[in-house]
Amino acid sequence: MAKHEDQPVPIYSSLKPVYGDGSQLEEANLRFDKIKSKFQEFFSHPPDIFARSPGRVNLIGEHIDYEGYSVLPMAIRQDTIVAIRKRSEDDEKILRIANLNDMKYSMCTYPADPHQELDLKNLKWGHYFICGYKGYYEYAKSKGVDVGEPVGFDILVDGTVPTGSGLSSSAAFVCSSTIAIMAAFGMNFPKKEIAQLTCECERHIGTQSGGMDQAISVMAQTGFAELIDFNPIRATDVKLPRGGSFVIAHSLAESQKAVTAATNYNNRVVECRLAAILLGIKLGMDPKEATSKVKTLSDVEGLCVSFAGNHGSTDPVLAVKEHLKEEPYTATDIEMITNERLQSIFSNSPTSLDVVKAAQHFKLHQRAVHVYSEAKRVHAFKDTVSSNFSEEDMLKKLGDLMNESHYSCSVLYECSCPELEELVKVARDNGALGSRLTGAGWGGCTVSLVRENTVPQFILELKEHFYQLRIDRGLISNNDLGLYVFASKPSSGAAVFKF
Ligand code: NG1
Repeated sequence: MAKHEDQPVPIYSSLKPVYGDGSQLEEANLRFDKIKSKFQEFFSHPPDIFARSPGRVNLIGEHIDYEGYSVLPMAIRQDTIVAIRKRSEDDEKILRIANLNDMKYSMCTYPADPHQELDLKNLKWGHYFICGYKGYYEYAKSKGVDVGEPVGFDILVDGTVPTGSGLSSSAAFVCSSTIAIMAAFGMNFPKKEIAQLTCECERHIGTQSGGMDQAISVMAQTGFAELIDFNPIRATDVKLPRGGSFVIAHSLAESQKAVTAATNYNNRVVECRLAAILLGIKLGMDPKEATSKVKTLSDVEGLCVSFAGNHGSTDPVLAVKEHLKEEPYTATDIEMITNERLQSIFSNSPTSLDVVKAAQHFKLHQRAVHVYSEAKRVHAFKDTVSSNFSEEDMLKKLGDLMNESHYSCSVLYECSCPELEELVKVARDNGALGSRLTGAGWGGCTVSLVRENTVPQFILELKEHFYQLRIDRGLISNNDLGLYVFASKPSSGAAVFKF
């Protein structure tokens, strides 16, 4: 049988294979009925096809996917559904994108031209659909598919992944959009190629996405977390220990990833590239070669490991400690080593140039130590899960790795925030074996490993010690608490429904 990354996205004629049975299926039936009737109301026709793609929680491996290192996420049940219908030949060639929640997201209209530039100064929610739309055309063209003249589409979106929460609402939206367009054209491609293309096309919105979110959203399997490798993309099923449960909790600080890209997410991508270039040069590369060829820390890992080898170790961190100073680098410090202006190194990446313009200094030592040590923790996590430790020892070890990961994100990578720190502490003080921020950080959610039989009590403790104050202040309502804190089991990946 083909590996699951080589298989196409499944096409189902019923909701059961994705939503199971029982109350989840009932809920899904109601949701699809609502989507159908709203579609009819907006566009006076029923949709032809539906595509869905889930959000995810990353268990370990933060901010290392864009450096080429493996990560270990699982899909959650919250997802984005895109209902779509091709407009007829005589209709105007436009994309009308509506949302089930039309109070919050009003209808957006775009031209059907797949080459249109997205106006990033005027971010609209519909832009995420256009990322998928452009991505489909770019990919189909590269595969020699005759895409013909653009046609119009009517689209209705419904998302249940909380936005700005580190649970990948954006990837769920971009992946379901791409798959909906693909299905509307009667096309299907191997999941690993869809994962790659959706990762690339999310860059149209201005973030230099790493690929984890799209990969897990497209390739997840019910009941498993996945070890995702990159270059090439590959997914390996990881069975989690039965006695443990992962509880996701929102810090209620919203991380505005696209808006803060130049100082947060993209800044770290740039810092990692600069750290990698400097390491390459210090370890013997010609500066010109380093600035043109070295893109990620994984590109120079071999050099760092050989350096470590000469000192009786295998740890690339040793090279970082020796060759990158702990004090922040100024642009001039770096340019003295590279013999090239930063503007020139990043000249073909406008989003990186924005970073260079906004940055006062660059913390290369800390970022590189985080990336190399986090990459190791991912494999330690996977090895622990497949070891023959007793369940208790296994859970403890996994919890420790999660705590170490959080420390590294918080102190070395500086992608935490006060609300996340408070929530992690409350979780650990109330029985979590491990607790960490998940996703990009700077707000969003934590994930905590908790003994299965203590989950309800744990959630009550989080409510009492973290949420109650916020409920009293009117930040959230008591009735909505279930949206912000819940236990999650590994759910299934993207699918198409044709009824
Ligand atoms: P979220 O949490 O969805 O913003 C982002 C990146 C990931 C990964 C994590 C940090 C996108 C779409 N996703 O996730 O690729 O780098 O941060 O581990 O940019």
